[in-house]
Amino acid sequence: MNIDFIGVPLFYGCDRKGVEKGPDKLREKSAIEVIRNHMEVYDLGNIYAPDACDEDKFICHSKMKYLQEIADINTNLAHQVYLSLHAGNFPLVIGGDHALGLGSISGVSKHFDNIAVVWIDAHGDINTPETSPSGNVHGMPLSAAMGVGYSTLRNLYFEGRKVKPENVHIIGVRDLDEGEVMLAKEENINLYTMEEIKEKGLSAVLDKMIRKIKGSHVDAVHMSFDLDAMDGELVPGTGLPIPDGFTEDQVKDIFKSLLDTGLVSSMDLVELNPVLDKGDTTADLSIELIDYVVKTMKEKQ
Ligand code: DIR
Ligand code: MN
Ligand code: MN
Ligand code: MN
Repeated sequence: MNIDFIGVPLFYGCDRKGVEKGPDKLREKSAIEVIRNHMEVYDLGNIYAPDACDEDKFICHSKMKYLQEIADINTNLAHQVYLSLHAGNFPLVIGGDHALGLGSISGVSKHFDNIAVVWIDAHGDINTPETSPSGNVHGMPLSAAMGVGYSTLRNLYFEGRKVKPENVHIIGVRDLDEGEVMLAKEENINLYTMEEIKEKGLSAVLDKMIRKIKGSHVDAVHMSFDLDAMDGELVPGTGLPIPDGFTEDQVKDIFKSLLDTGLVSSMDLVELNPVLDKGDTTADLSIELIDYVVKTMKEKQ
């Protein structure tokens, strides 16, 4: 198996510039060479992101910014991810903001029959236009993937839901909006909050999650990692750093437990904003985590 490195220079989902520079920043920091130390890698370049006019951001929908641009970029991403999997490769999708998670999941879902999604994030990203406090689509991709929310997003790439809510696992959450709390309950999503992790310990919580995933008879697991899952102090180069998050070792433990199942088909690493970063702290950490994931995958082969 080879790694396909796919950049998504997207900031429309968070409406805060800088995050679109994430993929090229990691290339400058030798991400491709770091991966190649362990496995063959193809840099498939960046998905095309058209320019959009600031004043026109609500032109398609009054409660979702840049809806058409995000849908177009995500549709192309979905197809690229699908082609990568079809070729027997591992798509490693680099953001860009987390709105791209919908494109990744859609591509993975087209290739496999029944998938699980593990969303590693301080946030739930299960808002809808009605519950969103911001209108930012990076707070909505996971609900859309489950078939909840606005039709353009729900029916991205192909019609209908991409993942069953019971196969959605959100870990590291500590900043949910009111509507998200309600939806998580209604849809029976698996939430592993930071509160629970503090109380029971990460390894107990991981055991529970892995047991559930293995018992759910999915044929693939998509891992979507938002850097803001980590403790805010460790990731200055992300749009919305939140305190009391994961340490670097904890994130590696999460990756390792998931990779050990042999089910992980694909991964996102999102919300790296090099403009906000302090002396490349967050970019260097991202490189370290990519190195760890690929090294661990290679050991498993
Ligand atoms: C918030 C922030 N829940 C929203 N979401 C973020 O705008 O929907 N997700 N930052 O990563
Ligand atoms: Mn997110
Ligand atoms: Mn499918
Ligand atoms: Mn987040």
